[in-house]
Amino acid sequence: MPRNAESTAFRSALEVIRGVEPRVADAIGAELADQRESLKLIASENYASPATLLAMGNWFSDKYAEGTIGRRFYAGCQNVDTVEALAAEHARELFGASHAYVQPHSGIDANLVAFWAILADRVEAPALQRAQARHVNDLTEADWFALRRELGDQRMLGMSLDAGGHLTHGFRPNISGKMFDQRSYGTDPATGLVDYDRVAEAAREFRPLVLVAGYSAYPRKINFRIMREIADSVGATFMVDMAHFAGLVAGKVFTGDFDPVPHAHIVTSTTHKSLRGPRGGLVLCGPELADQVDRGCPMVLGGPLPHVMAAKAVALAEARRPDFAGYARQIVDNAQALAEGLLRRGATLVTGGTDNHLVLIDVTGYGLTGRQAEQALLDSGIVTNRNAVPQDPNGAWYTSGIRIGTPALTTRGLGTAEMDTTAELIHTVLSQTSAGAGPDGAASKAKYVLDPALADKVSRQASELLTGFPLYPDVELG
Ligand code: DSN
Repeated sequence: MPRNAESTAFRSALEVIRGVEPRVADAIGAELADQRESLKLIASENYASPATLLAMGNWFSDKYAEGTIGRRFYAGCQNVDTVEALAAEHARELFGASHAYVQPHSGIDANLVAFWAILADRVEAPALQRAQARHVNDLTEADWFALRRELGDQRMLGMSLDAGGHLTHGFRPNISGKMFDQRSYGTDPATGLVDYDRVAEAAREFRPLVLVAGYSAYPRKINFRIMREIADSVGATFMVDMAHFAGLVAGKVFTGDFDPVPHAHIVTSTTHKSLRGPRGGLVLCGPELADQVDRGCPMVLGGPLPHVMAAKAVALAEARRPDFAGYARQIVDNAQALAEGLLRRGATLVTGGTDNHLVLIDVTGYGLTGRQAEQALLDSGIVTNRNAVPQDPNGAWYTSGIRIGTPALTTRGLGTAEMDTTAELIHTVLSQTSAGAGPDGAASKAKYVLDPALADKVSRQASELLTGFPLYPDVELG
């Protein structure tokens, strides 16, 4: 491929867009510039390859393909079949799964597909069976009411939000919290780690239909073999949401007891976090759940996005290359170097470190809330997000934590030495920010005081750190 092929492709695309709505072309260019200049430490973000990005901008976007391969509700899906089959094949091979469903538009959608598949498999429910025999648009109010009555007392046991679990694991703001009667397992207050004996005890007491493992802010590995034993001991279906760490599974950093695929009945994921693909989701399972999973659209999903499935096929093919394992290992090495750099400078980390791609700083040690810390870091060119810590005194809005992750900076090529510099920048900002007061002089959980000159200085240092690691080096927009 000529070195300038990527520049030509993106420049031409922007030129065409500019001819219709120049402000959109400008915003796309500005987004690249912003991403190039900031130290992106959001644990759930990454930089997809140019091939992945380009696979999304084409005619597949125009095609409807409800149903799945061999069972479509629309004609003329032969090319969609090709990319869906390729994406599924790459997913199966990459993760060693017998079945892959690559249509979910997001992780939330992937989980919804999995929940419905489990309910359909496990629950004797005439209304559910009637519903599945029809298109979702044809269900009446009475059908939904009957469904709710049949399914409403099914139970789910998942990790609590403040311990790092995800909203879709049975919490009220998400539909999963309305579909299931949910109970949570937390982490040991002393260590911050999952206590498997406590999970087993909760499972024995609660007898869940579904035991969920997976997280978006837990900085450690989970032993899926033990979790499966717990699920089996109470007859639960064991589901793992590996959205955050799928790249570490793909890159064989998480193997044996820490690889969810051989242990779980069903595994869900996003494709855009550590896996470095397009925004989207997928579901992996064995033959016993495959048919129900494949009913995801139209049961709970809108029409599949064939252009995104094309991009999933490209990204999953990339993740099957030998160099992806080196990338995955470096993500963890970088997270550990970042954790060590922060600890050495006096930061408090939930669980005292990390085994995966993320670090959770308890910023109460700096006298700040998560919201104050997030904004102060943003002012200084460091993009992170606030997150609750276990038993968070500041709740889910203000929080007491800052979650930082290394997948994106690792894609740019930063290594452990740069992680130490990053730790220094983060610590400098947090230690020199103080909590502010509201207009009435009362302590505020949102306002903060940070010398703008210091914020500028750190922003410049962050930019300098990145100059040796250009983002999309072969893309020059001119
Ligand atoms: N929003 C994702 C994250 O940041 O972890 C999870 O849904």
